[in-house]
Amino acid sequence: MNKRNLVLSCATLSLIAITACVEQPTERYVTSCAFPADATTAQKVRMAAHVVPSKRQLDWQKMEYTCFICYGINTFTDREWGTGKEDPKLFDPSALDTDQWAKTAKDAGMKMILLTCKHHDGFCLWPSKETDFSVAASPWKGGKGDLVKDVAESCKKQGLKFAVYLSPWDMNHPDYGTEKYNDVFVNQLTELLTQYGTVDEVWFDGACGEGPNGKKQVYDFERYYSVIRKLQPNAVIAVMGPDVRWVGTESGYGRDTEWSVIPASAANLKQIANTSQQESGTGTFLPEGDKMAKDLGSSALLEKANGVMWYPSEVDVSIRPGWYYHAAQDTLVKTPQKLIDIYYSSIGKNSLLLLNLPPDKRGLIHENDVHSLMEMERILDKTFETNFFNTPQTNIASDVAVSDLTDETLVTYWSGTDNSNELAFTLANEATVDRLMIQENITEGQRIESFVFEYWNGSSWVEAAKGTTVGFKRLLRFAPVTSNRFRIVVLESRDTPQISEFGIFKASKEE
Ligand code: FUL
Repeated sequence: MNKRNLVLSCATLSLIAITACVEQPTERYVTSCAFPADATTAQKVRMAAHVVPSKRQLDWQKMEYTCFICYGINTFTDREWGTGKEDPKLFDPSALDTDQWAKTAKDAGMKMILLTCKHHDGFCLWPSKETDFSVAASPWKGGKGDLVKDVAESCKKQGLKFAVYLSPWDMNHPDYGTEKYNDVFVNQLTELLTQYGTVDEVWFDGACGEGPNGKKQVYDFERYYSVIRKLQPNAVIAVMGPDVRWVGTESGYGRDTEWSVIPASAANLKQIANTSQQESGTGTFLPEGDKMAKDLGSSALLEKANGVMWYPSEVDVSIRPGWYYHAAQDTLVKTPQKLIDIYYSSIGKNSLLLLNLPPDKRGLIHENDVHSLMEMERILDKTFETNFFNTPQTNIASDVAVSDLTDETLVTYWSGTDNSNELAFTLANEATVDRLMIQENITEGQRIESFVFEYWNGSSWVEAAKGTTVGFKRLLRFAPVTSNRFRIVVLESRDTPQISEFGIFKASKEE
């Protein structure tokens, strides 16, 4: 391995206040750093290559695929955004079964459920002491129900992680728009983080509007964060938070070039709020591509930056046109093929996929949604069943074993050298392939800027596919090629490239 002696010695730093990094003679990694005032672009790029995820960010990233459940008073009023003036008696599911939700998520391959414990209307799915506008005032279970508890328990049974969405915007609470509401919000957060076991993610929506008194709230985010860090230190804080970044669109399609290390200024909260999902007063979707700057972390942007942080992307999208269930959309559930396209365009582009499955008025995930989801999983299982690289006979022209690159761990990897950034191998038999999977060892930073995948046609190397960033995972689709010799060439890298996992596959015809 090409060891260089750069060290970025910074303490783990808060979101906005970041201190300077100093180069020192051993290798260490940090989750964020400020650039020295006189740093050259080349130095900044090298420093960015040594910024790594925190443990909680890495655990989160490894889940890849998670489930969003948007459920609440809107389900019963057939709306996307409520008003805060609804009659809580409307919340009356006839056959609610959170085990069906968790089993569906588990069977689909998802690793966590994120529940809308309170949406913008303010209706709470648990009997919060801070309001009467909750399940306690509904006929469901005679007002004795606690949906947050039910979901947390169903997750536990299925071995899924559990996460809470708590809308800072509250259209119902009389204190909203005053400093007192920050206490209310902290108390609600405390209820959620102390009564239901481990919480792995807290999701704060960017939507923010007026409350019942016509005032907008000034949120005390720093206070909310410290409550979360204290009560659930392993939970990531997403979207309006420092650990996980909203990709910038609700279409399901991430960027071709997705850096998890981005200039710290782009993570500034005010900026997140300005570029968040807030202006659609009716709750309709933002147009595809909106807020999707093509480039968040390129060298050209680093040149102007004062510092960088690890801030990975999450792609949130609904299986239906809306976030909430509407019977009129039963025929508009995304097809398995559309979901597969989203899979390649989110998980396959260095992002985590948060797919929304909104339960219906019965309190069940609708049959059409379950069907699409299970088909998606079945077809993808077929595609990724045979990794043609993974045979004992595969001969790699580098100092690495096939098992190192197929053991599903990041810390065993192929590493480039000063002389070569090429991973070439020969298979015992010819294979026809049209899918490529690469994972970078992000525990030592995201480094690869561009690469090409080639096959040997008997007389020369021919390009099959090429890509830019890799990060935690990159999947490429390309026209089928047949050969027994292939190679990956890393064309540009911020430091020695390290590939942890590798695969080549032939797609199922059903994709
Ligand atoms: C958006 C909200 O307006 C939607 O209602 C939903 O909660 C979605 C996840 O985020 O900003």
